[in-house]
Amino acid sequence: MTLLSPKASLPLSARSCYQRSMVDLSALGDAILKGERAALARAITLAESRRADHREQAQALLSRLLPHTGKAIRVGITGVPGVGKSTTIDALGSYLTRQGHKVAVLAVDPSSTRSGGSILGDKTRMAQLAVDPNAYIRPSPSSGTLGGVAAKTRETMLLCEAAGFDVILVETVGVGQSETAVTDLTDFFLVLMLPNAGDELQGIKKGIIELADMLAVNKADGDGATAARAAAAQYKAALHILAPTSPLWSTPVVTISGLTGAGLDALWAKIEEHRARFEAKGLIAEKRRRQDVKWIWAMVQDRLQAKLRHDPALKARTPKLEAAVAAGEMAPTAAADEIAKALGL
Ligand SMILES: Nc1nc2c(ncn2[C@@H]2O[C@H](COP(=O)(O)OP(=O)(O)OP(=O)(O)O)[C@@H](O)[C@H]2O)c(=O)[nH]1
Ligand SMILES: [Mg+2]
Repeated sequence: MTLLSPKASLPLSARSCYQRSMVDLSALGDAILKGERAALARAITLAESRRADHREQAQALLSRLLPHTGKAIRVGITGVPGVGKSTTIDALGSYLTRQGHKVAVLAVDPSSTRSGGSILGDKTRMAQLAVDPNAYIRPSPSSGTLGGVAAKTRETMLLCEAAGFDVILVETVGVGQSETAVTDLTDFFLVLMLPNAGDELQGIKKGIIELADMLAVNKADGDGATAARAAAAQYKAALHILAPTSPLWSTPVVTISGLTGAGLDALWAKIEEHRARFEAKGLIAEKRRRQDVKWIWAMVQDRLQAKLRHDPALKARTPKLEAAVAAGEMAPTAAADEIAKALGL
């Protein structure tokens, strides 16, 4: 049975089930548009589900809500563990809700199973936002590939936009490839740095700078203030020798304190300035369209991986193929052929 294209020939029970589901989806959609948090949470759970029927319903809901999405500023925030991402998001998010914004905080963390959902623990580090009626904190989907997690986070982001959230902050831990996944989701990419610059400059050389739209040296408070300023000067010098990523924008370096909130107003002003400049040239919309194209492939890859992991026949067969190849009894190409065939390729 498909929930999307009803057939008059469906048995009565299936037809009423179809109708019931449509009523639910349309009521759910309306409730989301009204900003009802329970409805939003339910829709996100549907989108994150691995069940095919849930995914179908989530897709139907998303298609319906799509015209109501896209109005938020989408900001990715990264940095090494402990740099202060959650603390800064708590302070920045609260600053923004005080300005009348509605702020959704999402996470892309493919390793969140390791710590049992790091951002959940983070809710304690986002104590202000966690109780703020104009903020919504959602942990990273707890399973799937990085591409899959990012694809689901994108759906969550769209649902939040439909529910009226006009600022989306996506936290990702600055290790591995999750930064790239987050730049494929967001309009602006903020990299938080620690004041002790030595190692961090290495991070800059390793390529994070090509992704960053702004660097913020955090923990610029108390005894750390002087070190943070010195680090910021070093980053500025390092950035100076690199070509800007866009003729419209040279990556600013600011100092902030997530703990005291110092510098967050100036930081947000820069983000708004970036948006105004890029929007005026139609570049935000263009970037989002490119991201949409990538999104297709993230979803396709995730489904292929899911099939590999969950298809009973494949699940039973792949370890045997691996063992045969490892023992030198089978050619890798033959094993790959068999798996591809089972996947219908
Ligand atoms: N002095 C000072 N401490 C800070 C600041 N921001 C964060 N911290 C402290 O640094 C520690 C780590 O902060 P978090 O916000 O959890 O860091 P995170 O980057 O989210 O860490 P992960 O989620 O584990 O990657 C905590 O003990 C914070 O209190 C700041 O601006 N100043
Ligand atoms: Mg954190």
